[in-house]
Amino acid sequence: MSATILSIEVAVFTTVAKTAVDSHGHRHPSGAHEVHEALLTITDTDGAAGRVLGQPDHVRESVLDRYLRPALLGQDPFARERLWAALARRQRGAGGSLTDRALGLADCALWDLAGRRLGLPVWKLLGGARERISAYGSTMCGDEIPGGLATPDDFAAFARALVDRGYRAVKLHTWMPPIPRAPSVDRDIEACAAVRDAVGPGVDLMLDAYHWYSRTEALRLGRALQELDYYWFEEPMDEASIASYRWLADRLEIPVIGPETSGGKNFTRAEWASTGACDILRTGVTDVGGITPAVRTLHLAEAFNMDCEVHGNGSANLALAGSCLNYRWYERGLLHPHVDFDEPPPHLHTIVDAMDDDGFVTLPPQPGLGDDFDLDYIKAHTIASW
Ligand code: LLH
Ligand code: MG
Repeated sequence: MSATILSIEVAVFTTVAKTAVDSHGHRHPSGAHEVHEALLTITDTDGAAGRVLGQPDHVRESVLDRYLRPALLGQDPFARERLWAALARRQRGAGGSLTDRALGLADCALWDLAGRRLGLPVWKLLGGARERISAYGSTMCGDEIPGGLATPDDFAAFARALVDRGYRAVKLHTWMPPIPRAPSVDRDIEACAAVRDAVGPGVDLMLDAYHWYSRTEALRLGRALQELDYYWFEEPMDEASIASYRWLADRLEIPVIGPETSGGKNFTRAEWASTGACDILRTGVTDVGGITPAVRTLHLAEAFNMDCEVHGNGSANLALAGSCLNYRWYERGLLHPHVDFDEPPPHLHTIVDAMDDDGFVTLPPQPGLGDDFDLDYIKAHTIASW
């Protein structure tokens, strides 16, 4: 008889972070401080385990007891499509308590388990489309930190440093509330122009602007980016309004990319692709509920002759590069002059997405997703488990 899912467990542990989010959810540098993270482990009756890191809130004990365990225990861990659908359907009556994040973490753990059981990296199971992917340097949002990202010149100097480090593309996240005087279309344009000046014409540049500009503000900003030969324009308006993005994409030459944060998983992405609301589609394991629906989105875009760029870093987003060729740029970040992105946190031996001097990240050779967990550290720092 084939193995079935035996247990689903969460360990919440303390670790150290050197960045923190502000009152509006944007990440900035901070002094080293203690944070809590969660390791979700799914084990099968043959002893194979799949592991994934998440936020404790997304895999609360009640989420495991009410949804994940009833849907998954005793099931074939390789039946990912069926298990994902079973969980997604439970969301309808769950009143928001079973999130896409929770679905995504369960799905990623099942992919990790499959890879470990078969002795193959997940990216190869997804199709082995390539062995490495170009990375872009994705900056943190603008701030007020001396020597940080406080001025257009700071963005210019940092972009130059990123190109010198090997990046062939750079994406700016400009100033957003609660930073004083933000947002400002004029200041965004100033920063984008300073960055173009600093890196010259041969580097691809993108802007992820304030997410709540009006249509007319977004159009003015987009037109300026066109003049500066930017590569894509991301999330300048509330993504709930597909009509607004269609309005914008119709008026601009620069590719409009989206949606990143909209709910509705791959279904919403199909609406964006089929109605012309974007020129490049966007997906990501934390945004659409796992690797399984993210792959669907990537293939959907391919059938529309569209690129589909993946939001966010990490092993599961990196593994998606194995599923297709129309995902061109791995988002490496968020980066800041005061933060060493290459330094692993204490619960990892190494980072999964080391980048070479030519700006490429090599897909990991290890079975599963390739995360190099320090399980001894996690065990020694576990403060709660369920
Ligand atoms: O607003 C922010 O802080 C960024 O947009 C952030 O969410 C980042 O993850 C992003 O959008 N990257 O593309
Ligand atoms: Mg974004």
